[in-house]
Amino acid sequence: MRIDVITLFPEFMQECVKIGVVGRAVERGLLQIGAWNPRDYAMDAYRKVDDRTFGGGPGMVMLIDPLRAALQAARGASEKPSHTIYLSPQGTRLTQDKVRQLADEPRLILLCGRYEGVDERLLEHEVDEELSIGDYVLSGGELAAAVLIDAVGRLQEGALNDAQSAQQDSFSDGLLDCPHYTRPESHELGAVPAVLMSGDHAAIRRWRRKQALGRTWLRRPDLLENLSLDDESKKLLLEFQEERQTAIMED
Ligand code: 9D3
Repeated sequence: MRIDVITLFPEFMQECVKIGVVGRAVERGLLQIGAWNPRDYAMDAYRKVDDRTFGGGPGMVMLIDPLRAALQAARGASEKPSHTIYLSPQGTRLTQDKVRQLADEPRLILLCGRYEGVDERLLEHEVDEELSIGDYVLSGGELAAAVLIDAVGRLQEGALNDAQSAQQDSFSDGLLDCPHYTRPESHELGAVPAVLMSGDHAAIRRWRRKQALGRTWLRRPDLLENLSLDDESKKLLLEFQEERQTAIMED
């Protein structure tokens, strides 16, 4: 897969994709990243990329022409058809379903805005979809693009190691993760739950599923509402709820 980013901060984007799973995917040639600076395509003497907003008011708007020229240059860098995304607070929310869908595209172009955003006419003509990464205010699209690249990059075939891939299968079921522990078994901050030291793999599997269900119920009940639990899961969640009630009463 190839991802091209249109950004006033191309060095930042290139730096972002050097670490971790995505860095390895790039090194292995599973993922190619390009960055294109609209300032390099601004043809006036000042290399201007923004101007005042029509209608008045504070803030600057990114000009059509430098962005359009940068988009054209990026599209020309490969034969494959490109799906173009504008990262913006007005977009639909990025979800793991959307990430999986985008991970199958041969090529993405990510348009990052700065200032108040981009002239609407460019969006109407050159952009396929508009995505937000959540309900909080960033100062530009670059960190959102980095989030998208990370989420999509790690899904490229061969990006994860075997252990990570196996985990993906068992935990891509819409629940939060269970708690994790490592050495030492006994520590002044507390002991490790005994079941994890028991060697009883069926009991460990049940405990982890119960914890995942219980934490999802406590912290993200909205996620549970969209799932239909099988009888075993319902039983485990009920056990978690009863154990928690007992713990609260004893407290
Ligand atoms: C304070 C400026 N706001 C005036 C009402 C509008 C505004 C313009 C530009 C708010 C944020 C931004 C920059 N944000 C992004 O480019 C962005 C973003 C975000 O802010 N939140 C969540 N996802 C995204 S994706 C791109």
